[in-house]
Amino acid sequence: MTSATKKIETLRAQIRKHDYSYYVLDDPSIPDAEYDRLMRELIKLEQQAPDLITPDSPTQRVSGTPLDAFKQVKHIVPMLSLSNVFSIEELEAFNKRVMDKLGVDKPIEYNAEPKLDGLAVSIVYKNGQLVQAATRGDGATGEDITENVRTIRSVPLRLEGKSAPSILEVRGEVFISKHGFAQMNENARKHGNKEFVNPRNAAAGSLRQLDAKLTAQRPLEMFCYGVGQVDGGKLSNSHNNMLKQLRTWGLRVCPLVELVKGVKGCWDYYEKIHQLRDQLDYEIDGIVYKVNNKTFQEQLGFVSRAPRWATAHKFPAQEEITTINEVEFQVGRTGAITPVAKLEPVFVGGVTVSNATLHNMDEVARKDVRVGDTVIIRRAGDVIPEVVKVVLERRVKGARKIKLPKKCPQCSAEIVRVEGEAVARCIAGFVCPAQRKGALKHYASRNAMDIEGLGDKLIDQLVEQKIVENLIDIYHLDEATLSNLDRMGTKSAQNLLAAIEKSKMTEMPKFIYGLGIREVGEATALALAEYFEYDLARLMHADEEALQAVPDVGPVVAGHIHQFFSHQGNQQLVRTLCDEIGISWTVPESDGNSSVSQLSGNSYVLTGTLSSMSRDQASQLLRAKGGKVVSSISKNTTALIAGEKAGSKLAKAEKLGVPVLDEGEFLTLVDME
Ligand code: 9MJ
Repeated sequence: MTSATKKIETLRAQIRKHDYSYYVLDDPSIPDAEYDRLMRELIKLEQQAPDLITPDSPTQRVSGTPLDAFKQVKHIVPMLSLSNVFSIEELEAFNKRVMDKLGVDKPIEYNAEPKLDGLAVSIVYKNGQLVQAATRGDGATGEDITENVRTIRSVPLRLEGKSAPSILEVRGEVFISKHGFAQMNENARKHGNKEFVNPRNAAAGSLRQLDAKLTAQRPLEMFCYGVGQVDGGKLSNSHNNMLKQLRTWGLRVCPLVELVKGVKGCWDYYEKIHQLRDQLDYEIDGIVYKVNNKTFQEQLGFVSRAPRWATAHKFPAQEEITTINEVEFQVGRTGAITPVAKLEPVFVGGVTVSNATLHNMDEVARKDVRVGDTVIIRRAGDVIPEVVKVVLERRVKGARKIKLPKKCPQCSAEIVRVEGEAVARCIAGFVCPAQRKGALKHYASRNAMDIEGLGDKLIDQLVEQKIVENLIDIYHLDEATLSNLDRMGTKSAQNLLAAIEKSKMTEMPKFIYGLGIREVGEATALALAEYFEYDLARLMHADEEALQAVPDVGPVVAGHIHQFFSHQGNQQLVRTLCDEIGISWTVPESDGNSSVSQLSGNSYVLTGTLSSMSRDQASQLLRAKGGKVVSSISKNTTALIAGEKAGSKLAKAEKLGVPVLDEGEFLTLVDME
């Protein structure tokens, strides 16, 4: 081997290892800058010796020439679809069929896997080299998308080690993560391009590019979940162990796959993953259960193109189709006017939905939504249902355009839309009953002043009967007035009065949050309290420049806070609440040594692995001392705390001149050493 060949091979091995850490294990092993340097060096060496370029070189992910059309690919082993179950009864029936056909009476072992909502793809490796990738198509014939799949960095161009079968066809799902999708759409907006409706469509569009250079710019990922054709080698007889084998060859498998026993095990897994669903960074639409034993799988066989040994347990649909009967305008606590579609009721995401938000008039225009339209609505997790898209093919003749009213539907005051802002607002402020109700509900809510029993319905009554007009009035309520209200007896009136009294002793961040200053959420309220050392007067007198020094407060938020406290009425309100009503809080102890405020105003980023504690524990320690823990580095970061195997964040800190603390220095900082 010449020295150039040797150098090239070493570089390729290094890059493959880093790709594997970064894209498959999601655990970067070196800073991006170092990776780029290795890649540049490899490109240079290969340019000097083009004969040495091999198709599996990490430089060869993107091909040069666009295709005219995709070639057809016959699947040697058909790509099956899955039967579905939608309830525990159907799951029990599936399990019973499996047990009856196998003639066993012990609980069946299933491999449970999240059902990814992407596109099924087959990838063939010959002697460890990626030679072909295809879509599922109709299951018998798909399209050759080799060039596009080669650009997916979590798909190895060649398999690790020597133990893989000489022909190995892996199958899995290609998808785009939720954050990758958000970035793609942000980019599209910036460039005036059309946005994608959901990550699945974005992934499908990306895989269908004839020019792989375009695919390479899309954040596609892949999880493998099975195999097709296998020759010249042996795979485990357990599906779960086979997935582990795929991992050893450098293929990415969903980390949530798990062995479970019987219907009970399947159901517990379903509930667990359903709960996790919104926290995952990729879309899933159910669970797949697969009989784990492959001998059993063979005995069970297939029915009409779906295996008898597997089934998909679908989550309730998150998207449904319905029609818009009317559009109303709601007024929020900041006066924001939100168009809300009144729908023909539809069952979606597990509940019946009859209202969906249209967000604002820019969104109405962008989606071209009209009254009478057939639309797709989406209800994901606890998020408010929204109109995703109009089904234009079903637009009826009289579909009516939506117009922003000139007057507030609640108080008839003027509605204005500030240049450059998407949101229109009622200008009446606290005079508008809708804003008054909203502000009171926010103030009384759990994460703000936490006044138990002062719920939305009661506030509506109190405002409508003009008993409560502002925050101060809450504290002047008496038993006689309260017990006269709907659904209020003496006992509940007394309970409410006790709850109001109890809530006067609070925490300063909760009080600041409760004031409902625009764009001041809980995190900002906490940062403000800490920065101004729990001294409300200092916060009230801070100018915009001083406010911008608070971690995470930018010019816009600083402007809102300053404007709020400059307003005489607000100053009076806060003074009355604190001095006359008696709202108070304790100042977290400050003995100058282990005090909460010791690190106040400082923000930290954690990266890598600490040997003495988890990153969560480290965050808690920093927060306990008044520090803020944020996820990304900026020039305002006080320090990066870098454990073992710190990756790209270390490089970024060095680039921005942000101090880096090692574990020992961190322990000193939090007084642990
Ligand atoms: C998905 N979509 O995540 C299968 N799938 O198995 C998983 N799909 C499948 N398995 C056989 N995890 C046919 C399809």
